[in-house]
Amino acid sequence: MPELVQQLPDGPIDFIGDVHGELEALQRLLSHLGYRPDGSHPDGRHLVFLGDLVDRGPDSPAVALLVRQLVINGYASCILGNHEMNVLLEKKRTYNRWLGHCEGMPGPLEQAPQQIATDGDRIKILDFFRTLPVVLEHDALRVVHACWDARAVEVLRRSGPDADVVSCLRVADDALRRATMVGASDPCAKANLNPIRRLLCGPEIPAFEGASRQTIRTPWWETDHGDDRACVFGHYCRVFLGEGPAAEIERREHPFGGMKQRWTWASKRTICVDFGISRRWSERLAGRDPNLFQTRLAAFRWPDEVLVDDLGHIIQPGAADEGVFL
Ligand SMILES: [Mn+2]
Repeated sequence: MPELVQQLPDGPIDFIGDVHGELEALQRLLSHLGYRPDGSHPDGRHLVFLGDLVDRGPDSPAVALLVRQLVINGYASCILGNHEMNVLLEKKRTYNRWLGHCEGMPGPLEQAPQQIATDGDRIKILDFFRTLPVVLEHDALRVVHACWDARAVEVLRRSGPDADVVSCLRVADDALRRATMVGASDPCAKANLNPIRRLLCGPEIPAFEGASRQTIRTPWWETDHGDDRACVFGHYCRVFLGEGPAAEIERREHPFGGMKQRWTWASKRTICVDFGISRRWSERLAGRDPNLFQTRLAAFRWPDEVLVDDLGHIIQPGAADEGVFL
């Protein structure tokens, strides 16, 4: 069992956002970044994966096993995402049928092929997920899957050197359940008040009428004050595919939905590096030419402060207010 808050290594780092089973994009990105197959880098750079390695894409087992090997080799770190947490909680969904079940909601995702894990690989992958910390940090940087929340990080810091993230999450859920028996019931209480859910999924508010879900995500980074360290996170898919009323609702309920362009900082010192590869399966199903995919996998290079995507583009992220609301 791991310590849930761990130190980042000193030196140059490449942060890679949500991969979601897109093995080929990951392999291309690693090669554009200059990594050798064993994960070493001629300039001594270190890889940090921001979680959500698996689900939806074509080869979740291979992505999880590759990252596991890079971590074992000592060239990479990886934090927990909400999708790894769901696997550890044994939630069976359409998007994680790679685990070898047939459950989940019917829909187009059923048509997207997923490589199924062998029994041996599934055990290896789950054992690997159990070793992952939730937060990494050093004097200049903070790293979390979805949301940096100082109070939640403090709670995790006190969980000791040998914490089991699944029981930590369940203990907090139970405490909240007891608390809401005497208080008003709040549909956002679990997401906002359970420290692990808050860090892995981000804060929520009740949705507006006509939204596609009961609660919607809020842009916590707009009120991220009191910590001068830069913060790198993933989770908030910054690509909006499709048109029409459903797509419009999706943009309205998404914290990045009003941004004209995606290659920006989220706020002055926070940056979200989820450039939508979680949706590449739908581009593939739609028969789109791979050269015209709008979704990307990208890395944020530190201390260089540039982005590199899976096509090898090098992008200087714009200031948050360059995003301009539509
Ligand atoms: Mn996520």
